[in-house]
Amino acid sequence: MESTLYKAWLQYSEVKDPALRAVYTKILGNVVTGIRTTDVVMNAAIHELKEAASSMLGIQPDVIQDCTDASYIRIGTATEAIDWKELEGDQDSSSDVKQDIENLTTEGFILRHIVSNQGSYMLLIGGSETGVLYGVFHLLRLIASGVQLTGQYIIEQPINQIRMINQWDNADGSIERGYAGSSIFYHNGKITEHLVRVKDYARMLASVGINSISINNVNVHEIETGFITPELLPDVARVAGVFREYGIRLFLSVNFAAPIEVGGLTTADPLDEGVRQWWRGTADVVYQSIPDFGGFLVKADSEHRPGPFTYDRDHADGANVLAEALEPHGGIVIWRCFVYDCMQDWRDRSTDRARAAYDHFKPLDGKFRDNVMLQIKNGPMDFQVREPVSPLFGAMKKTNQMLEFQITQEYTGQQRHVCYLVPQWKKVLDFDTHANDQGAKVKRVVDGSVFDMKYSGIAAVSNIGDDENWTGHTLAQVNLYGYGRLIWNPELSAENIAEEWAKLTFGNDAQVVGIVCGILMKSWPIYESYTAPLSVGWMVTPHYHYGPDVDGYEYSRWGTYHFADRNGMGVDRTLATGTGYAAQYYPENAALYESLELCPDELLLFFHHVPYSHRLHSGKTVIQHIYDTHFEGAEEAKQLQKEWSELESKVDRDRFAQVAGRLEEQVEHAHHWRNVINTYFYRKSGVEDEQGRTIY
Ligand code: GCV
Repeated sequence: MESTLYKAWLQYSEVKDPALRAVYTKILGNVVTGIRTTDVVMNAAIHELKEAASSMLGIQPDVIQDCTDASYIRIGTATEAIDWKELEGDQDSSSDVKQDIENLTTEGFILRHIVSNQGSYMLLIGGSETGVLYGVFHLLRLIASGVQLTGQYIIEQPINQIRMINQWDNADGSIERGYAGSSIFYHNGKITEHLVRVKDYARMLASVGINSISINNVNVHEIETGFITPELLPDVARVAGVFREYGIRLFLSVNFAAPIEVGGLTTADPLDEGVRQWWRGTADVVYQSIPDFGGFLVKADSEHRPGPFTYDRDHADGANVLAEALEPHGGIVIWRCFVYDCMQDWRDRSTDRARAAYDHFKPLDGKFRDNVMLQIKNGPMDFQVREPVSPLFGAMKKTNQMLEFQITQEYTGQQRHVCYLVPQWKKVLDFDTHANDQGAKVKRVVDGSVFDMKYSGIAAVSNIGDDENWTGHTLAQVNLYGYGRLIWNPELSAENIAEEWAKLTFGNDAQVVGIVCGILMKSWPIYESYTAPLSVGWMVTPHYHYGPDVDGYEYSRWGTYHFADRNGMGVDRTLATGTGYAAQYYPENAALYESLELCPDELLLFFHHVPYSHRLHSGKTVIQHIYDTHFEGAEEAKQLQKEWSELESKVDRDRFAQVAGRLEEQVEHAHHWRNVINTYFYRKSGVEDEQGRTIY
């Protein structure tokens, strides 16, 4: 029996309400499928429906080709559905349904509940088998949340084309920036023999609409470099087979120096004819093993990874040689823009890491092949608790773009602190780049509707490992769930997503849902308040990135500085007197950030170096803001713990204890953060706290 920790949001708990149970039982009692299918995705959909019906309603649905009963669910693709007899009886809206069926995109679905004289039917029509699978998960979500189904007419289509997860898993079983145990994919240098857990992961991902995954770290080490060779491809193909059943295409991160490291060539120069041939041959071999292979994800010339710079070539040359090889097979290259000088001299104030991605890639706009996408981190630095949005979004009008988020909580509490990230991501998606006058929010840039892009989408670094509960902190499951739901439809609110997740995960008790959602919605601001203030970032223990160390990165080579001295702090990124980063934005945003008066408080120290006495829009001085937020944040963390404790009798023991343990640690560490940060700035500035609280 799987534990509640393991089942995450796919609990499929028993439906207890008799009236709802009766309706759901009628609908799921018979599953009508038309012609028997051999399609693996359709079979996964039917299997999910049966398992869930058994678990939630205690019934074993009959899967039949036709049905004369008065109620059932009929599932199929748009091509079959257009002739379904039930639609003829759908007096109210039959013409609309047919029109809607014709308009369905391959991953979309319609759920229509019809009540007629003959009976009542739920129709699930997918734009393809994958659409059916998504529809099944949607229906099960409604049932698990106790939603009335009678008369429902739901049409869903994903807004984003590529909805991707990046694993940073290594063949030795470790996970770079993983906080939930070891890899579920690899063990001892090999792809695991037992793919049961991978399959359950695929189910979880499909349940929130993920359609692509890269299964190895972007830092591609020795063993993983060989994943594209005939020796190791059969193992990769096994994994691809598991994901295929759930409508998910598999990608690999590749090593740009693979032609040398596994190909035996003396160069990886992208303009060398031998290198070109090698990548072509390699792509052919990969597609022989995995005909629906997605493509390559590449981290090049970044943090010591090899890349085209070695040969005096640019990123377009590098990406294009791979793209050319994948093109005949329909594959794509996802090329990361996380390129900066990681060997900076901290004494050199003219170099600004925040500028790097734009400076490297903007001049290359229009030079990439059609099947290259650039993957851009949400901010210009590195997944800090708060950063401005990367100015690259909207800057490249002739290049396919993909946004990169980080679900794994590298800088946001490492799944030891609760930090619900959907509100942070929504801020990014809703940011107006001002790339045109018609509204060019980031979400519209990456869904492909602002510029004409052949490929577009969103990727994120996964937060799972082999911990029983997948994510270390049970409440961190919401970030994986929320990521999928948000990129399916960026218009969903953070509150709604939290509520959906809370119901599916812990049941429909109003008090539980209320408290869990309350904790989640407060968690990002709370985490921000006791860590690095006003978007200055960093101040973490070097390498591990957990716990406070204000000067940890201050005199290092990483380009991540706060420049605090006895008078003030922050980074001057203005055009007038600083690094000029602010000018990388379109004029409306550039003017906002350039101006000390207009710059939003929350981003102040990212753009300006100010005295501690500088007054924020809030009316507080910077130093008092630091003291206050740190005192308040640590207290609020305690409050979260108290709120959770009220759920002791309502949440099962395992999950209650797991979350309680993490919150206890969070409270302790929040106090530590508070003391270290406040003490540092008190000693640096010599300014007393207006409220006379203890600072050491
Ligand atoms: C995979 C940051 C992380 C690295 C990560 C890198 C990247 O620097 O700390 O662990 O490497 O980002 O995104 O490539």
